[in-house]
Amino acid sequence: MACTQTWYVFLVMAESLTNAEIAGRLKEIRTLMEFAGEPFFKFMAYERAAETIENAAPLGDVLAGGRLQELPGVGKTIAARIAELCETGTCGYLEELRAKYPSTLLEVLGVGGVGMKTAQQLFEKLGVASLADLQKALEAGALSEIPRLGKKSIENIRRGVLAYQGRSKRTPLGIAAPLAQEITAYLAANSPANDLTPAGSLRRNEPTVGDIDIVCTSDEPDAVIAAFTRWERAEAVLAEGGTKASIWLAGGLQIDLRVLPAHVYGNLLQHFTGSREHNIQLRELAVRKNLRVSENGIVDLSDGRLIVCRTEAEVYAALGLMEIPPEMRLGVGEIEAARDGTLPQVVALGDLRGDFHMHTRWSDGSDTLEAMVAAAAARGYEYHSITDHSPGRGSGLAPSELRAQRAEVRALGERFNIRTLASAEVDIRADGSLDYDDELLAELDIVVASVHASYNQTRDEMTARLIRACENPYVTIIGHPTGRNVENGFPGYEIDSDALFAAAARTGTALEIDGQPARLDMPSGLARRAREFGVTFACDSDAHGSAQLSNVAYAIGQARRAWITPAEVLNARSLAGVLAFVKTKRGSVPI
Ligand code: DGT
Ligand code: CA
Ligand code: CA
Ligand code: ZN
Repeated sequence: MACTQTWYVFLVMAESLTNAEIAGRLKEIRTLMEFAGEPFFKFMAYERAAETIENAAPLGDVLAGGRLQELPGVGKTIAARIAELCETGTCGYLEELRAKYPSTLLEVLGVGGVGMKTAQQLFEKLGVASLADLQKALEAGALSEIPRLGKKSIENIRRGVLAYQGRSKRTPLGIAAPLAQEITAYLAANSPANDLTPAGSLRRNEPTVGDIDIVCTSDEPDAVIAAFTRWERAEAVLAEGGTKASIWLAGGLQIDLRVLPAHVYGNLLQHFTGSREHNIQLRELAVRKNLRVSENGIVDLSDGRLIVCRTEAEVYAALGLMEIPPEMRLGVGEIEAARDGTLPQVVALGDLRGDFHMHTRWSDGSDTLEAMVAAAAARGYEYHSITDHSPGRGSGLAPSELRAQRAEVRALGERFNIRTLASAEVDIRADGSLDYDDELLAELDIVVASVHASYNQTRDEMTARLIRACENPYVTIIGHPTGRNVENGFPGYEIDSDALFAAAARTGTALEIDGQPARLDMPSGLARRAREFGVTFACDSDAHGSAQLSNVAYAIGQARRAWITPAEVLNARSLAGVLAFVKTKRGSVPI
């Protein structure tokens, strides 16, 4: 068995390891050496070598040139082991260590609250060699047998285990983004950090994030790191170094912080914004220009010159590219478009002149009509529409109530100096008919039609249902068109999306990009596809309280990921443009 495993490893690794993978193995050696009780200077040599290699040219080339030992911190012994790693994917020394200490020990060492000394004692005295072992020992109360491990330390380990288990879960953007704001505000107030910026998937507006990445610049990284690890919401400190650290929050969400000098802020932010695919493609393009890109700058390999960039625009310019908005950095053709000068100018929050979708206490919102109109006006909108629900779901407005609300809405609009369009969010029934009759719909300026029930129809039924809704001349916008839920993982109902896009374009019906963090619907991949059909979009908040009007920023994030331009967004148009869109549809679709 051991033999086959080795062969497997060999065959896979013979494809040649990346620098990051080799550095990872050196770090594993470092950790296991410390665990084995080797002296500090010995295992630290491996850590230094790992750091050197992370920032070095591809090791295959270095090795071929016989220049391995020229790298700082790489002496004779380590060089031999790196060569072995490059050739076989592992090395005798690492395998020796792995034979003594199971790989699951790294789980135990990864638990916040478990230091090296504690892990050694847990292993020697209780035989704890994995996360599962540690959990069992905790449950059995065995940890109190370890000398000098007090109640508080044991409680920290218990929390660390919970955090460790939770960290594989992805966190919705709507939860992560406010936390990122919180930690940046804290660091701005309590540390010498500048240029504090959320990076990674959060900056790209991914609907869920694996962790939060924060980058910043400072002349005193130590002080920034110290403040970060002392944040009162940090449940455990996962890693701490000179320029980087990671913490876990309750529930297991991880925050990574990276601090570099101000002159490389552009390189730093670009690197840690990703995506991985985008960065790989960027590096490939750079290599063809004889340049090497990293968070520390761009190296001109022809003369060794280091190009450092204060801004991301400078990074892209140095590679001959237009600046690419973070949301578009997905490795799906944006680099080619930026090179050819054809990258579209995507819609921005500031382009919006209104919001078509929001609720009040009249249905399932938490604020009064007055508060919602006032809040929409305070955002500087030219127009908006209150869209409480139709009766289908129980909490909706009967026709007489909708008419009564309309009078109040009009008066509030005048008072707050904003055009309140007459509107409602009307259920699309299972057969595709609407929950209000045409006579009532005709009194409204804007109709948002959405599916809120009968999710389990067949693909054909659901497609026909939505197309029928598009064909209703009074329907302006299909709300949250796929029904997906980012929080509970529901992927959306089954539907022939191309058929819906064709129908929406043909009938002049807008499709919504709903900014509620649980929805973010349509998903950006589908929205990008919808563009090819000439679909018009509406970027809405779907706010159920005045504070949620800002959710429209998430809708804009998704629209930018889909390459949508302001001309394609209904609520980026003037009031006259919106009314013309409605009129065109009502005039052209036979009733
Ligand atoms: P996530 O956290 O799973 O939602 O996704 P990201 O994209 O935030 O990934 P994360 O947190 O692992 O890293 C943030 C960005 O930093 C990533 O998009 C690209 C960059 N990055 C991280 N690790 C590496 C690495 O080992 N090599 C390179 N080239 N880039 C990396
Ligand atoms: Ca991340
Ligand atoms: Ca990260
Ligand atoms: Zn709604």
